[in-house]
Order: sequence, then C-alpha cells, then structure tokens
Amino acid sequence: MLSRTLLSAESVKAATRLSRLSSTINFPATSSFSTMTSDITLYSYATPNGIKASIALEELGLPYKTVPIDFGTNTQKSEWFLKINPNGRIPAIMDGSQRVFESGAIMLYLADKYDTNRKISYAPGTPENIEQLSWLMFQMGGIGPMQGQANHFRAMAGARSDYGIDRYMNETKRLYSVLESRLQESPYLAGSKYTIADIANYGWVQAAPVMLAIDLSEWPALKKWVENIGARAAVKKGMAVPPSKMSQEEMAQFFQDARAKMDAKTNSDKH
Ligand SMILES: N[C@@H](CCC(=O)N[C@@H](CS)C(=O)NCC(=O)O)C(=O)O
Repeated sequence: MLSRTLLSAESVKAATRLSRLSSTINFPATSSFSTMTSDITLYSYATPNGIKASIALEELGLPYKTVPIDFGTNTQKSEWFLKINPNGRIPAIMDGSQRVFESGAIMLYLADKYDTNRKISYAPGTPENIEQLSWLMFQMGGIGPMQGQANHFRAMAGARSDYGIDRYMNETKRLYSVLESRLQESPYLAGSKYTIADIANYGWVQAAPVMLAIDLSEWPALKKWVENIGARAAVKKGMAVPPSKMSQEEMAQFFQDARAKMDAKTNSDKH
C-alpha cells in the first residue's frame, strides 16, 4: 500500500508542486501556508541523527506520530521501511504521501513548509539563510560522518585500528575547533538566531562526551552553546523521541565498556 502511495501520480504531482512553491515563495509570516496542517509520521530512534528531526518538530510545535525503529531487529532494513528511506537508516518522515529521508533534508523541508514564523530558520534569499545552509552542510558532510567513524573505530569495530581511531578522533576534534571559532564570533552558527544549523550540529556534539569521552572544555564557546541549546524545553522533549530503552547512566556505561573492550584488543592495524 505504501509503495502505491509513494509512486502514485498524485504524490509525484504534489512533490512537484511543493518544490515549485519552495523555490519561488519566501513564505512570509502572513502567508496562507501558516494555516497549513500537517500529517507527519516520524520514523526514528533517539540517536544523534534521529534527534535532529524530533527536535525540529518539537521546536515548530507540529503534531506528529512516532514509529520507533528497532535496530535490534534491523527494522531499518525491512522492505516496508526501505520504501520510506531506500538507504535503510533513520530518521525519515512521511508527511501525508510525501516521504522525506536524510536528516538535513527533513530539517530543510520542515523549515520551508512549516516555519512560517521563522522560529528556527532564516528566510530564503537572505545572507543568513546561506550561512544556515553552509553550517547545516558542514554537519551533514563533516561532523556526522567523521564523528560516526570515530565512534565506530573507538568503540564498535570488530578489530582495533589505532590508525582509524586517530584519524577520525583527530578529524572530529579539528571540526570542533572550526565550530569553536565560529561560536567565538557569533552566538549561533547562522547568526544571532538559533536555527536548524544549530540543531543539526548539536545532535552530534552533545553526544561526544558520552560516546567518545571527549571533554568539551577544550572548546569553551562550543561547550556553552551545547549547554544553552540543551536547556531548551523543545530540545529536552525531542531528545526523548522515541523514549530510549536505556537510561543516561546505562548509555554512559555501555559506551565506557565498549571503549574499554577496544582498549584491551590488540592493534590489528597493518598500515
Ligand atoms: N546521513 C544520514 C545518516 C543516517 C544514519 O546514519 N542513521 C543511523 C542512526 S544515527 C542509522 O540509522 N543507523 C542504522 C544502520 O546503519 O543500520 C542522515 O543524516 O539522516
């Protein structure tokens, strides 16, 4: 049923209409789109990428249903889910018959379609909007992949590779220095306002102390930015979507044990 909905002529027409609208209209606060209703289902798990979507939804105050995706049973690779995200990863959303996958695309979609009051985004066509896009892509192409690999080599890999650990830990830290420089000169990444660019980067940076035992004190402006964002009510709500099976303490213990196991392994790196 889902595949029929996704591939129907109607959904293609709707997507075409939406992309035309997004590229031609600036969605001012007075736009008739502010009365638009949503029919959003979020498919997610409370991971650094998953919480980007739920925090954005919470910040916008949009109603949505959540379908928890269980990694334990590999639900993200099941046939029905691959029709929503062909890449078999979370997060993804359905908004009516429109699918959106990739957390960056989800945040841009939500900002374009629903952030008519510009609560978490800058209007298209402004210099700040380009800055917002740049820092969003910095996260999608830099922090996410690099920190993801750091986590893999530091805690999850079947074999230990000091080369892999050093390469991705160092790259993650270098990227944090880039964020630090920006946050020394600007309260938020795109400018004076908290936006989807902050949400995207926050998803990963906030996880670094627990996952990688990275002490954020090395980057004082970044640390303060993490604390400020973490204190927002919508962020606290979004981070608990869907509710995790582990407490914060259990999660910290899980990663600590995983790193200790890696430390005990012999270096298999032959480079
Ligand atoms: N670039 C993707 C990455 C998504 C991603 O890697 N999600 C992870 C959770 S943080 C996942 O679904 N992992 C399960 C798997 O790889 O099977 C995005 O930003 O949405």
